Amino acid sequence: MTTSNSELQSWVDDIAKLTQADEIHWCDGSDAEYRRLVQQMLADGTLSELNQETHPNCYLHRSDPSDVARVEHLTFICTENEEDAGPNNHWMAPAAAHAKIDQLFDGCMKGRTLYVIPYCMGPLESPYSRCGVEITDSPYVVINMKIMTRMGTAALQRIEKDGTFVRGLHSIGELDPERRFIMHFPAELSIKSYGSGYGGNALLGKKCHALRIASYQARTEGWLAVHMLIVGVENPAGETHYLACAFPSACGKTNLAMLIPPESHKGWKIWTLGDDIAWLQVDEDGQLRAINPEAGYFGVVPGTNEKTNRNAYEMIRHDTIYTNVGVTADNQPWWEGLTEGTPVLDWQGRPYDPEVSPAAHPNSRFTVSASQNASYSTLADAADGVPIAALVFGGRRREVAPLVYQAKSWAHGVLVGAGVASETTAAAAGEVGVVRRDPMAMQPFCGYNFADYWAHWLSFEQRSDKLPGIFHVNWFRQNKDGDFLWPGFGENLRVLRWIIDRCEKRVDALATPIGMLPAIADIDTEGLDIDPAVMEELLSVDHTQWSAEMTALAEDFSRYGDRLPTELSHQLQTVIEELAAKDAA
Ligand code: SAT
Ligand code: MN
Repeated sequence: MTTSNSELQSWVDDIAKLTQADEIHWCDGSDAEYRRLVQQMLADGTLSELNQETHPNCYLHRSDPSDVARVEHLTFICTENEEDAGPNNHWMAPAAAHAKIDQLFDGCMKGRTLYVIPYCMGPLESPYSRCGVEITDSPYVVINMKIMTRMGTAALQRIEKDGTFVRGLHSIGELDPERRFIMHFPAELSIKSYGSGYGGNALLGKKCHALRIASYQARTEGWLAVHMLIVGVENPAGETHYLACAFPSACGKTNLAMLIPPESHKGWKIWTLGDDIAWLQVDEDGQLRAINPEAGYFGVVPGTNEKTNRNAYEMIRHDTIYTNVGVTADNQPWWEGLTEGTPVLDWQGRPYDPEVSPAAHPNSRFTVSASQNASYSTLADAADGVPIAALVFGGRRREVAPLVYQAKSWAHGVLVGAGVASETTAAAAGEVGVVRRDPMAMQPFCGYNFADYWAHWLSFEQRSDKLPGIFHVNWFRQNKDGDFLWPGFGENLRVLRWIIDRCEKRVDALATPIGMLPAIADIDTEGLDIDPAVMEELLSVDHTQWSAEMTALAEDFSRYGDRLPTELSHQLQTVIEELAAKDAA
């Protein structure tokens, strides 16, 4: 196959020459192609079959044990000026980065097939979608991209029509951590990734394109790429409100996207549009709209069970690629948090020994088509996306942040987003319970200087006077004994309802220095065994703690020097002054 887009054709020719690939395969994205690649990988051991009776069309991939996660220290934003990448990124000059990585690509596909993957991020017919082409030598990447994106002939046709695409060059190389780099060239709309086969490093449509490159592209084109799930909340009257929500990892993002309404909420429905990334645009009427650029989920497996996330649990029982889970004696996938079955082999294929390793790697993943989710919204395929009623930020905080509050204005909401922080959990390496700043949950994903990203967010006030409300939630508040105060999971719907009531101006709120807080009676706790005193604690704000939080935030902001938007400093200063005035009164 070839293409009528001469730029794409000559790029593929050049890369084939550089990498000395044996063969070139243009992916058509068909099911037959997927099945052929699966057969080939079963034959060479890249995949193994799971129990086809219990888990039809499910396969297991065991990655190199040194290649199981994103590698932020090897991930670079390559802009001409270092300041444009900002203190939030690792930076390398474009020329130096190209030279360094091209040397690794030189001859790296000898004896291998070069796959050309044309893909579209977002619905094929949507004006909000953007396309890319990934070149890779990994068939595992091809089958994952088939699930995660709209990939193949239709995407190629759109590229030929649009004339533009993001270029992503990937090779697993030798899977040597010493020869591994993930380089981004925002001004060239290109990505080069070498030496890793892991999701975020290798499925270039995801974090590399849909967040890092797209965030940059979005600034020049006047839209926003954000690390947010998109969820629809339908009330018993049949009205649906759409929310886009950003959380740092280990805050239950996937669970919220697929929330199961509790028994007490008959007639309520949740519709999932996305679990990870949203692209936001203001339409001609000033309405903020969202699309999910992805078509599948690349989710964390451990902890998934009928209780925590029934939808996810059920959707991964068929047609799913598992990466780095354990297996049972009868070859079913197994992971920590599963309530049935016993593992016999761990994620590295060794006899399971809990003293040596968990059965599933803590970052083991499922790759599955979004349409397999029982709460899948067909509007995920709508060309004009969905109207967004509210933007929600959140973090995991034992104390400080109340269960929910609303920003006073759009500009204050940008401050709330920029102030997102979360406590580390056992799921990630390092100390547990430490507060990490993760502005807008974008810390590893913003393709340029955060100060400029916040300025871009602030600029939306000039684009529309109908912007949605911005909120902050914290499901993880604890009492002095370390017990969680809020039940979480499906009950979080009660908090989403307050958010929607605010958007619909159906309920008042208390104006405080930190933002608008709910009156206790306005959060429906009917059928919940929760003491009013506990609700009071959940919604309380300790001014001393909040002042300390603002000081920590100011400290973080100081890294951005005079690039920090004055409006953001002004918002921060206002909170500090209002807290002081309240305390003096
Ligand atoms: O590797 S991904 O970026 O796709 C998933 C994650 O680590 O958040
Ligand atoms: Mn993510």
